[in-house]
Amino acid sequence: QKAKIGLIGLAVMGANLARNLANNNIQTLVFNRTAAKTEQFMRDFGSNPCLQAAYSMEELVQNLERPRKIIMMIQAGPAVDAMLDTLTPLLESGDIVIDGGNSYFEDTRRRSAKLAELGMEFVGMGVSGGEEGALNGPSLMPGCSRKAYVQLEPMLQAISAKAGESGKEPCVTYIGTDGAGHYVKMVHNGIEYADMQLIADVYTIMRQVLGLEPEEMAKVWDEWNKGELSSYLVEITANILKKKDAETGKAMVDVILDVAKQKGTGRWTSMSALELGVATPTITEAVFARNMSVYKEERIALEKVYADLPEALEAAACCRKAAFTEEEKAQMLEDLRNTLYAAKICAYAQGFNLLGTASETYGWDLQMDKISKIWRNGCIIRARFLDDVSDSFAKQAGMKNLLFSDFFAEALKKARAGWGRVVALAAERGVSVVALSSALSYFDAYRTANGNANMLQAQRDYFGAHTYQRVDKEGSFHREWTE
Ligand code: NBP
Repeated sequence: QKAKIGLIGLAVMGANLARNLANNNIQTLVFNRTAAKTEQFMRDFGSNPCLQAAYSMEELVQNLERPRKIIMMIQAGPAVDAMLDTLTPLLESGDIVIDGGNSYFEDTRRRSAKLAELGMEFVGMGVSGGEEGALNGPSLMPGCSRKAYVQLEPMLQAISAKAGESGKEPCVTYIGTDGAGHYVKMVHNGIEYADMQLIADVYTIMRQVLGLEPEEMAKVWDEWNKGELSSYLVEITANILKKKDAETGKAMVDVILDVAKQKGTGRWTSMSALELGVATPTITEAVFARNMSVYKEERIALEKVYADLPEALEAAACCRKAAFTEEEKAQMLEDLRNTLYAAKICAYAQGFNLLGTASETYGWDLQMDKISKIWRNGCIIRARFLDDVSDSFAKQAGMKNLLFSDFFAEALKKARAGWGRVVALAAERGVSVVALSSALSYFDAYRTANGNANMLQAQRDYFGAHTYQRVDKEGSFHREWTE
């Protein structure tokens, strides 16, 4: 029996995606470079009649329905090019190759063009939700021709996560041509960096300023998860704070070293933003925060160098004595809740702004309402809030930035005073909250008609005769500043 789809790469993501396909009654033919892994996979899961194995590329290609559909779940980078070099001579015009890995979108654009020359379809597909998503339903972001998408749609809809009131809306949509899918997945990850750092900032204030214990914090996060902040990341934050270390009995968060790793998609998002001239400070600060976390030794040494700063002493004293009344604490927690929501709106506003500019630059015609809809389940940033994001983009067509949304403007207005108090308090106590404060600066800068770039232009004209524009007439001017 010829299979409906071939799948190459049986590491954790590929194995789970193959099982997901088979669980949806899609006949799947798997292949892995190292045959032992294929054998193990078939021993573990081969009882599912929808799974079959190939032990050579030729065997794979010969046993697929035509036009062939092959999904690669292999390491991003040179492995994908090597695989395409081996695969394409065995394929025919009209066959479809899908790269479901975290490939860089420029690589995907290049590969799409190459396969198009051969008359084949290349699909760069963002797959979100980690290994659990791959098995039970990921959010899928395919970038390809409409023709290829139509052929894949039923299959992708079957294996994707489902969302919406009915619980039946598939978390997949046509994203755009060539690198669009991988780009959208990349920005999704950039937003994820920001979302995580915002939560970490709030946690820092709860811990270092309010002096709350992990269990007390967990209750607050559980409560917040019932309202507008309801999301996967808030849910797991509450769960993390409840967890104890088996060895020491301490809270898990207190035994985990404060050094963060990264795989690069946040950095790619920030690099693209710089390249395209888009302001994404909160996403980029979240990447910088991970970079900063790596300077562990220096941080230990510098804490000693600056230990006699009044702010440092005050932060420590306040933690020791829990210097706030219950009423003050309740007010601050309310401020924090509104702050987190407002800052989150700003982080998403930045991500969507970047998508908008990329869409124009690369000719993708990205549909923000649809993209926010497919992030509602199956991926790490899934959240109730995305329903409102999607509604806002659908209602206010052509909206330049999420800050123009009538719905979110209300939330931002409501949050602004408390947001200022939160960031000011953190600054007073010497506690770094880069994501919360950069989001606040973003909001304040964006809603200010007259900023301070007049001073920059004056300086540029002064030292480099770069000219300036005037507020009162058209044209380009230069002043002899030292006359
Ligand atoms: P890895 O990224 O660890 O890749 C391992 C797989 O790539 C194995 O099947 C390996 O075959 C194969 N491979 C390599 Br390495 N070089 C190859 C080559 N030259 N030719 C053929 N196959 C080659 O696997 P993963 O963690 O399952 O991730 C797969 C993709 O999905 C990656 O792009 C990843 O970034 C992306 N992704 C991962 C996650 C996640 O949570 N892990 C989430 C979303 C997306 P072998 O067995 O012969 O070595």
